[in-house]
Amino acid sequence: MDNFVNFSDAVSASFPPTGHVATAGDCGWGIADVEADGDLDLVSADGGGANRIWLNDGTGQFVVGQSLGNAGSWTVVPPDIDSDGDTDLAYAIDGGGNQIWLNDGNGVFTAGQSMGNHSTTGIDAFDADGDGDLDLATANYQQPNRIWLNDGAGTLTDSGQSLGNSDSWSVAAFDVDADSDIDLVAANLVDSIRVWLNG
Ligand SMILES: [Ca+2]
Ligand SMILES: [Ca+2]
Ligand SMILES: [Ca+2]
Ligand SMILES: [Ca+2]
Repeated sequence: MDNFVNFSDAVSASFPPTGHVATAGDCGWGIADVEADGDLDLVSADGGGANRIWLNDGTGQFVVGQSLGNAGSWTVVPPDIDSDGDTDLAYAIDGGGNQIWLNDGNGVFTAGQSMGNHSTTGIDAFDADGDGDLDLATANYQQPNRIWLNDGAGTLTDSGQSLGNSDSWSVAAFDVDADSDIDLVAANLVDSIRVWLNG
C-alpha cells in the first residue's frame, strides 16, 4: 500500500463564513488570477444563467465582475489558450458549442472560438500532442469524447479522435503511466471509469 496517501480529518482547520458568491444554478467553478494582481479569483460555470467572474479583493472577499455568455455551462477550466501569458477560459456547454473566452490581460474577456456542437459536461486542458501549447479534452454525453488541438495561437481543431461513447460526465488530464506524456481519465455514467493512455 505504498502508493496510497492517507487523508485525515484530524488536522483542525477553520473556515469562517465570509458571505456568498454567486447564485443558484452554478454547476462548476474555475480558479485563476484573471487580472494578474496576485490573488486568485473565481469563475462560475452556470447551468441556468450567465457565467460570472468573481474578483478577489486580496482578502478573500469577492466582487462580482464580468458576465460571460448564457445558460448551459457545466464546467470551466482556465488555460492560457492563445499562449500570450494570461489566463483564458474554456467552457463545457451542454447543447451548444463549447466556448473559449480570451483575456485581454486585465481580466476582461472577449468571446473566442465556439467548438463543436456536443452535449459536453466536462472539459480539461493539457498538452495532448507535446508541442507546448494547451489542447482540450471534452467529456460528452451520448457522444464520443473529443480532443481539440491548439495551433498555438488559440485556434482549436477537432483531432477527429473519438474516445469512447459511454455517456461521460467529466474528464481529467494527468500522466497516468508516468511516461512524461499526459493521459486522460473519463468518468462515465453507464460504464466504468476509463483511462486513455497517450500514445
Ligand atoms: Ca486576481
Ligand atoms: Ca491567454
Ligand atoms: Ca498542444
Ligand atoms: Ca503518460
